[in-house]
Amino acid sequence: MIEIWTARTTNGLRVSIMLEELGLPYTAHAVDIDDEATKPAAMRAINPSGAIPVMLDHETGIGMSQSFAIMLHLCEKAGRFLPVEPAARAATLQWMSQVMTDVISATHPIFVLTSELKDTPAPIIAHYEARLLRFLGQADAQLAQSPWLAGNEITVADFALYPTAAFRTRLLDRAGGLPALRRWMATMAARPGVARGMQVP
Ligand SMILES: N[C@@H](CCC(=O)N[C@@H](CS)C(=O)NCC(=O)O)C(=O)O
Repeated sequence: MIEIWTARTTNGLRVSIMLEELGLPYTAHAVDIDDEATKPAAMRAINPSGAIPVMLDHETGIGMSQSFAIMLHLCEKAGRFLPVEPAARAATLQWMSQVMTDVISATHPIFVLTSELKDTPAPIIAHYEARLLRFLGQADAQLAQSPWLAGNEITVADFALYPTAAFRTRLLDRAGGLPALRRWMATMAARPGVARGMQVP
């Protein structure tokens, strides 16, 4: 059995979506990420920083943090969504890396500057929104050529991007365009595993 400590943020949702899509049995504990005092000791023992998501696999004794690492670990454990054929694997890891570094480096400041800080000048927010739209434009161009980010098969990279794109639908509606990305988002949202994962905890 797998335990996760999580919250309904994009980093947490990546892990619950992955578990649901892989069909791995798990128990999810809800964590209040803003309340240090209530963070469980079992979670802190694995990740002393107190950030979610945290996973403990009782079958192997492996405990880990970091959403992307957990996703890759779960895919390897289940033997799905991480291709072994070299070209497909390279494309998957490239898109995983783009989500982890480029996309999140744009969405994180948007979250902080609009939700946590209230007086951010509009051009600064616009800068990060344009940066995010540029990266999502690259995903859109790829998805115009292939059904999934890494080609003809759905991979861990698609599950990594989905919650981040889904949390920015208002920006996408304002910006317009990106038809292939929107079609992909609708397909992803209709998957039962994705839909269940998005409701955890
Ligand atoms: N790079 C980490 C980021 C984890 C992270 O920033 N988690 C946030 C919620 S999305 C959190 O727990 N923040 C509260 C804290 O750091 O104490 C990952 O991908 O898992």
